[in-house]
Amino acid sequence: MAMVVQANRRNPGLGGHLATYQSAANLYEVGFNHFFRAPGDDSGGDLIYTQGHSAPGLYARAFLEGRLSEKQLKLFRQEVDGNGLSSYPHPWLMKDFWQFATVSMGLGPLMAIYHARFMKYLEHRSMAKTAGRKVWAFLGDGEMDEPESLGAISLAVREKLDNLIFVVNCNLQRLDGPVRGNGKIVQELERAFRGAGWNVIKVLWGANWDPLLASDHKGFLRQRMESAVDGDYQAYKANDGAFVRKHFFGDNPALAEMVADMSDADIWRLKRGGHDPDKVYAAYHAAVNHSGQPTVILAKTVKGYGLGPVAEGQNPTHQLKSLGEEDLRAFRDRFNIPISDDQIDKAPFYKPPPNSPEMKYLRARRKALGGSLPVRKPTADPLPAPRLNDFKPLLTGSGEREMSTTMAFVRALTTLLKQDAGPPRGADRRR
Ligand SMILES: Cc1ncc(C[n+]2csc(CCOP(=O)(O)OP(=O)(O)O)c2C)c(N)n1
Ligand SMILES: [Mg+2]
Repeated sequence: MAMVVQANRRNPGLGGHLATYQSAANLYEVGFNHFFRAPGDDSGGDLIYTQGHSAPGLYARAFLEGRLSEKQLKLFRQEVDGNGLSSYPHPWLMKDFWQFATVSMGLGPLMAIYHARFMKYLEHRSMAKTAGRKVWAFLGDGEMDEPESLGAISLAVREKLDNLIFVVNCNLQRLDGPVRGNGKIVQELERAFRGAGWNVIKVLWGANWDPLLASDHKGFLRQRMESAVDGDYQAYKANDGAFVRKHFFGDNPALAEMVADMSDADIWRLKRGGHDPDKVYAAYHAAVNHSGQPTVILAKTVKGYGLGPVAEGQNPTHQLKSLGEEDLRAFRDRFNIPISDDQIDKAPFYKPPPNSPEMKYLRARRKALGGSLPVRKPTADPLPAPRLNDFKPLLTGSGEREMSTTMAFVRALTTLLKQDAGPPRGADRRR
């Protein structure tokens, strides 16, 4: 948050996003602390496709790990001369850091499917050991409307890609409003994925809903959860506990009775599943241990979670680039960040001391999982440039008839692959 706010105070045109990572932080952190394995000597590790515009949060984590400096954070979106941090993931701009380019929505889900499929291909032909490695793709619920996002999901089932896990951050919002105001995006995505043959896991409600659900003997609460559409859920999070009591629980006297002993603050604290680390952990654990099918996790969250009334669940939250002093204070108090009143307006970076429990934990978890992520370790040797002469038949033509573009392209590719793939499996690789 501080990185984006500082950048936009210096130059209001710089842009960046606050609300997306706020909704996804917990989804990433559970992965980083418990599941994502870094590349090591015996395995290439897991492959993580991140939502492009959640990059600020991933930079923040790398800063805590000491991989990025304060100077680099100050050059967010100012990577001229190679010293800053790129707006979005791209290995061209940060070649030791990002593995994949993702920000054009739809690229991530499509590439993740083909990536997982190619890993199986290599394993099945004994060309590389990829068994046990996972491809994780973190996606937005608005992103799922891109044709590319759903375009290849049946292939993932046909090829039994149990090395593939989609995590869809269902914050119910996209650029400037709801993904489905009068419908339910989670239910809709569940139908599409289940219909295609995926393993579907929904993470909708945090643990503090559990006692309410356990006492819901007549199913009124479940019915109410179903009947409220995404626009309603947006309105609840854009208001407060009293509003939720009146408009959600107040719909049915039995439900109003169910929460009669709870304060408005307790009602407000009833969390969505994507903000509950235990529930997210349980979903990831089930996903990595599932075999024979790809898994999609539909996690319900709040866009702008923790940013306070200016941003939490508000329609313009995606475009929010800066916060005023009051909002910064509220953010600090909400997350217990030890920054004094006279410093807070500068939106300073904060790094807990190296020996604090949180920093020890962060380091210990990444050590157990093989090192830092994201990381890109190029291992392939550069390919020699082909000789022009190798393309001679193409350049001169047969003299008998004109060649189609397709034919010329295929021949050019064949010429390239012939010299680079080499024996013994050259033919197979070329194919
Ligand atoms: C193909 C494409 N079109 C438009 C954009 C601009 N854009 C960036 S984020 C965004 C909305 C994202 O909504 P969602 O996928 O729900 O992500 P959220 O921020 O809510 O997690 C859009 C339209 C883009 N990045 N790629
Ligand atoms: Mg969204």
